Parts: sequence; structure tokens; C-alpha cells
Amino acid sequence: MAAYNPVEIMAISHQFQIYGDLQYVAPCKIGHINETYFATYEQGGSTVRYVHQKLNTDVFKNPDAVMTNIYRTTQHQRRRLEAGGFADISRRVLTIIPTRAGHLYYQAPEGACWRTFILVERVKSYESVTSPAHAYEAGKAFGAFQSSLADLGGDRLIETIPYFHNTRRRYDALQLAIKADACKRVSGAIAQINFALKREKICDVILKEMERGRIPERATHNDTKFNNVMLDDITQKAICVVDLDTVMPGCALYDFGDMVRTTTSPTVEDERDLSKVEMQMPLFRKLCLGYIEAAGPMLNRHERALIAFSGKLLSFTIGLRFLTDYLSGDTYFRVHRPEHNLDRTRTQFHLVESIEKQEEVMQKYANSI
Ligand code: GN1
Ligand code: MG
Repeated sequence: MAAYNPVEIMAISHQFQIYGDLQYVAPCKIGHINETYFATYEQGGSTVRYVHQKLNTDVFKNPDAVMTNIYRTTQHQRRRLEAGGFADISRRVLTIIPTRAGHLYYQAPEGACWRTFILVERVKSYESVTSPAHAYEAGKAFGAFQSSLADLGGDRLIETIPYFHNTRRRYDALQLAIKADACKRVSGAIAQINFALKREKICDVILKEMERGRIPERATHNDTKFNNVMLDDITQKAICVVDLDTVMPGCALYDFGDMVRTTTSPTVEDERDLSKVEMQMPLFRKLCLGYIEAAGPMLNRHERALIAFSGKLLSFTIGLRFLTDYLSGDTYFRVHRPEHNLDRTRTQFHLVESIEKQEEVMQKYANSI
């Protein structure tokens, strides 16, 4: 992460509709893309906290579209919560703090885009699951998120990163990176490259179902990592989901698949001890149960039939992206050590293998709910 500059954050903080005095700022180390800061203010005698975030505009090339999608979807969710009589709505859905000029984000003169949210207090997120209850909460939270957007209405959300989970495109990008071998890293990644090339045929399975109209496009989250679920400190129940940058038209199964990737092995995404990386059925069962309880009524039989497959596909797809980035010189995902993206690739592909071995049992369970 770029060295953080307190003076810059102070200047940024004055751009938003916050009327307290900034006390201190702490950088948040989670996330591979944006820069995130937790800022504490004294406001009329109470302490309040906000999140200031610098959007990575290399990745999110249309910040206006990103913020419009977030605004529309959070407003919709807020209205649903209001209708449901909830008391703690600003903990259950992210609230955008507009700029003093009334915009959803602030563009600094040198081009950087900043936005601000209310910081949700008394919650915690985890880099890996520690119990089946965690997996259940993740499934339930993202399932509820998807179903809350089923009646969004209005125009289609803007596709802010086109072809985001399109495995065929990700596979093609890998092939180009292999050919270019820009950093002379291909020879050190032959095993991972061969692993990927051997599995080409899984790329098109969901794409074809969508093309045939059997699997619908839906408004989805598209980044359903477990660390994007906020669990209440006291109840340990999911209170809200965050990281809404990729909320856009997508496929319900891509969200579910990414949950399988991040909640069914109790390990971190870059775990180097592969003997620990394993898709565990007790975690999958709870994840699946939570998800189907919340989103089941919305899903059709074609979606339901590919529940287990989606876990394999998303682990594969994110692995392809890490590998491509490794071969291209780590230009997309933030890395914290040399070969970090290769480590991440190994972990994802190991998980793919683990799912391959258990896919049938997983699907059988999904069918039984
Ligand atoms: C990125 O940085 P973060 O955690 O928000 C990426 C996701 C990947 C994830 C892998 C916009 O998410 O797609 O699954 O890393 N986000 C984007 O950890 O590319
Ligand atoms: Mg993200």
C-alpha cells in the first residue's frame, strides 16, 4: 500500500459532510485493491468513526458508475429494512456520506477518487473461517444480499468491470500472459500453468447456461470473500456485508462459488502449507444451508444443479487471475512478498483439486436441502 499521508487524509476529510474534528486515522490492511482508512472524529462531544477510501481507478475505471451502483443498491436495501421495522439500519447496510457539494465521491485535483462511509461498529471480520457457524453466517448474509436485490427495479446496474467472472476471458488472458512471458516467470510456474490448461473445459459451463437463458443474470455482489462479512461482536451473527464495488449484473452462482472458495477451507487465501488446504464438508454443509435458506426461493433448478460446480469454478477462476498477475509482474493484486501471487495460485488450485474429489457429495447435499 502506498505510504499513508495523514495530511492528505485531513484534507480529504474536509470534503465530506462530516462536521466533527478528525482525531486520528488508521490504515486498514485488508483488501488487494483500494486504500482504506478508519478515521476517528470528535463530533459535538461524542466519538464517531468513518471509513475513507481511495478507489483504485486503474481497476475501477468508472468511479461514477461504481458509486451509482452502490448508492442505488444500498438505498434499496435501506428502504426494505425501514419497511421491516429494523432499529439498527446503519449497521445493517453501508451508508455513503456525500461530499459537501452533494456528490457520492470526491475527486481530488490530481485525480484521486475518495468516498466515505459510516464505519459499522462492534463488528469483526475474519481472514478465514474458524467454525461451521461462520460458514453458515456467510451463506446467509450473501444469500440475503442477493435476494434483497431481486426486486431492485429500474435500469440494469452498470457493469463496472465487464466480464469480471467470465472464466473463458480469464483463461484467454492467462494464455496471453504465458505467450508474452513479460517477466520471465513462466519457467517457474510450469506446474500451475499445466494445471490450468488441463481444465480448460470447465470455463464455459455456466457461460453456456446463461447464453441458453437457463441461468438468469441477477444483481449480485461479485466479491463474496469471507472477510467481506461483518459479524456482530456479541451475537457472532452476520450484521452486514461490505466491499460493494463490484455490485453489478452477475450470476448468483459466482457469488456462491466465491463463498465456497473462502469459507470451506479454514485457511487463508495465501496459505503456503497446502496440507492444511481442504474443502471440508461440515463447513460446506453450513454454508450451503445458510445460502439456500436465504436465497433458495429465488434460485431456479439450473442454478441449483451447479451449486457444487460453482465452488470449483470460482476457485479455478481466481487462481487463473492470480497466476496471470504473477506472470505479468504483479500489476493488479497488491503483493506483500515476492511470489505472493504464485502462492495464492497454488492455494486456489489445491482447493480446486480438493473440490474435484468431493464435488458429487457436495452436490448431493445441496440437492437434499
Ligand atoms: C480482490 O481486494 P479485494 O479483497 O476487495 C478482487 C476480487 C478477488 C480478491 C481475491 C475488484 O478483492 O475479485 O476475488 O481480490 N477484486 C477485484 O482475494 O478485482
Ligand atoms: Mg473487493
